[in-house]
Amino acid sequence: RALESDLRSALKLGELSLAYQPIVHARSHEVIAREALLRWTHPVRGEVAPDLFVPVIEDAGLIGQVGNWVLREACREAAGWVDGARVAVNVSSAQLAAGPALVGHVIHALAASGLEARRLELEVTESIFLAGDATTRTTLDQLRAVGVRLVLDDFGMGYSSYACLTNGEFNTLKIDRSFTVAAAAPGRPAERAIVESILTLARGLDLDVTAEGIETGEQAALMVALGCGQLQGFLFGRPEIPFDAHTAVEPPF
Ligand code: G
Ligand code: G
Ligand code: MN
Ligand code: NA
Repeated sequence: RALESDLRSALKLGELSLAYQPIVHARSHEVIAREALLRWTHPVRGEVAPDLFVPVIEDAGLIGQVGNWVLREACREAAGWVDGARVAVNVSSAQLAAGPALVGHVIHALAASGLEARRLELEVTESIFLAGDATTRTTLDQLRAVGVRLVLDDFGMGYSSYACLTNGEFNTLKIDRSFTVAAAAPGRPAERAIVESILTLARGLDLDVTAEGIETGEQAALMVALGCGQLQGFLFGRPEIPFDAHTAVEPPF
C-alpha cells in the first residue's frame, strides 16, 4: 500500500513526532500528566491521523521499533519537565503481545532518561484482553513490578470492562470522550448513568479517573460535581508538539 511505503520513508526521515496534551487535576487545574500522542507530518498529505497510520505500522511489523522510539522520546522529554508531571504513553495490544520485549523497552527508556518509573503511565485499551490469555496478565504484572502506572483507556467502549479490573493492575480509568460529551448533553440519561456508575466503581476499587474530551466549562463542571478527579480535553490544552522537538533524537531506523 502507498501509505506503508510512505511510512517506511517517514521513519527514515524523522517525520514522526510526539505531541503532548495536559491531563489536569479536576478542581485545581494543576497539570498532573501529559499524554504523548504520535504525529506524522507527511510532506504532501500533511497531518496523517494515528488512527490511520498506527494500524499500518502494526501490519508492517514495525510497531516494536516505533513503540520503543515513542517510549524513549516521551521519557526523555518528561525527564526535563520542571513541574514533575507524569507522562502517559499509549501502548497497543500488538505491543503488549510482545511481552518481555515491551518490558525491556520500558526499563531501557527509564534508565536512558533517568525518569522515575512512577512518572511513566502506560495507556492500554480493553482490546488487550480479547485474547484473554495469561501472558497479558503476566506482562501487566511485570510492568507494575517495574513501578510504572497502568491506565485503562477508552473505558466502557469494549466488551470486557469489568473483567479487566479483577486483578488490580490498573491505577486509572479513562472515560471515553463519547461518554463525557453525551453525559453533559441534555436528554442523554443513559450516558449520565454510565459515567456515574464508572465513578462509583472506581471509588470502590480505589482507582483514579480521567474524563477525556472536555471542551466546555459545563462538561468540566459536571465531571467535578460527579466526583471525577482528572480532566483532559481541548478546554485545558490541545496536543502540542514542544518547541524544542527539533532537538529530539531522530528515530533510529
Ligand atoms: O491524538 P489522536 O486523536 O490523533 O490519537 C488517536 C489515537 O491514536 C489515540 O487514542 C491513541 O490510542 C493512538 N495513539 C496515539 N499515539 C500513539 C502511540 O504513540 N502509540 C500507539 N500505539 N497508539 C497511539
Ligand atoms: O484514543 P486516545 O484516547 O488515546 O486519544 C485521545 C485522542 O483524543 C487524541 O487524538 C486527541 O487529539 C483527542 N482529543 C483530546 N482532547 C480532545 C477534545 O477535547 N475533543 C476532541 N474532539 N478530541 C480530543
Ligand atoms: Mn490514550
Ligand atoms: Na481514549
